[in-house]
Amino acid sequence: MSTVAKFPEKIHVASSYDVRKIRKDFPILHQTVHGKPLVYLDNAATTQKPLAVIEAIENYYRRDNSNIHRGVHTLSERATEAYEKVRVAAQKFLNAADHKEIIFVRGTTEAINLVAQTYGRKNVGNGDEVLITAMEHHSNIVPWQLLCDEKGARLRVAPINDRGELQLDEFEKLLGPKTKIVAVGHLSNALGTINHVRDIVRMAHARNIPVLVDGAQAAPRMQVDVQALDCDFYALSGHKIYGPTGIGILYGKTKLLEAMPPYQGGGDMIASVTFDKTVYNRLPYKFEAGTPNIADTIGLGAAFEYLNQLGLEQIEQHEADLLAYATKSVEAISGVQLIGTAKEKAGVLSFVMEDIHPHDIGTILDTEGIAVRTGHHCAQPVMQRFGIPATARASFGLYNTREEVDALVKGIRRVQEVLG
Ligand code: C6P
Repeated sequence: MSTVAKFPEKIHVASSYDVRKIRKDFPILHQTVHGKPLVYLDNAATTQKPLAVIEAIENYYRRDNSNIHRGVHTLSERATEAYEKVRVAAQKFLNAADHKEIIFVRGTTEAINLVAQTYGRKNVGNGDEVLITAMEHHSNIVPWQLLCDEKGARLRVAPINDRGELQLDEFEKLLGPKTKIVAVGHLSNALGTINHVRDIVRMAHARNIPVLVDGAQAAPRMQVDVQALDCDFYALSGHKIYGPTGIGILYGKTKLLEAMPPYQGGGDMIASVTFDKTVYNRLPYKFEAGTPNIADTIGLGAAFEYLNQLGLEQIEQHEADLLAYATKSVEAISGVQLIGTAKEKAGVLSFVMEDIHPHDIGTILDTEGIAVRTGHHCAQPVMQRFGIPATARASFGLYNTREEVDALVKGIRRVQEVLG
């Protein structure tokens, strides 16, 4: 069937990475589904939470719950300190130059909408262009379409090849004087492709065009260094990095954030208000109107700490081993075709099966206790590019094992027995 990416035969996983021990940190993994042990392979949709995260949220509500940046009382001071500590942790996690470059938002989707509605509305005009790629998630398409519709601008799309890799030469050709911003995914949720962000940034910056990176799938899977990438904006979701839902991060370079208008108006984003004039607060508060999601920010802080303890490099190696093993095992099954065979991939194995709808694959796998996602993965243009309605997608996390990959392979064979 398909030609798959060639992975090294054996990937070195550090011996200190003890996945059995790590699994004990995740209570949800220890259950049966339809009488079978749960095999959770839907980590690209959302990851499970370690006890450290669950307990951080519980402890906050038991001990410290209070509004932040407002009260002089002890609880408010404690909550404010805990909240701001997470900003510093996020700065370190991304290697941002300054903690004021970290804006707390609801997630990747809100981060991208924020940039489109502030930077975009200010800088993109009639006849201008926004450049994205053909492998973007809807969250990195629709906010730009909204902006382009409003401004009379044009959305340009850089093509991908049959392996699901960005055609960098075509991408570069689309950069021009009308391009006002580039927005690219770091790692495709539908294909697993890792984009060469550093090269993309270099090409765009040579023409003074800023670059936003959708890091929703990369942040949990690889060490991200925004200064080394030199990107202008980086977006991520807490729930995909083993933290809570409803919290995420927008990183932005100070110079750009300073020049952008606020996103929403309300409390905390102001320095002073009269009916005649409002002076906005300094960074990062200018972009954090209203009472924020304090509890989940604190939960996200625990997730950063947890990931730092395990080490992103070790997680990356562990998942690379799982993906290589899964790729080899799944492509060996006749009647299965992998979608997304880029040379550089991580975390995601999308596939289709001859004469079987992906939805049916997911339903039968579920009866075996195996959780995968089926559908278009909020990347309908990717499905259109490959001429398919949907795929089944197994996506790996730091707690998955080779035995779980074996269970997936057995499950796929079971699908063929039932429906083949
Ligand atoms: N992808 C998936 O199953 P939010 O919903 O804001 O946390 O993340 C949006 C998003 C943006 N970019 C990429 C590359 C993503 O993968 C996602 C979320 C999930 O693939 C849910 S659709």
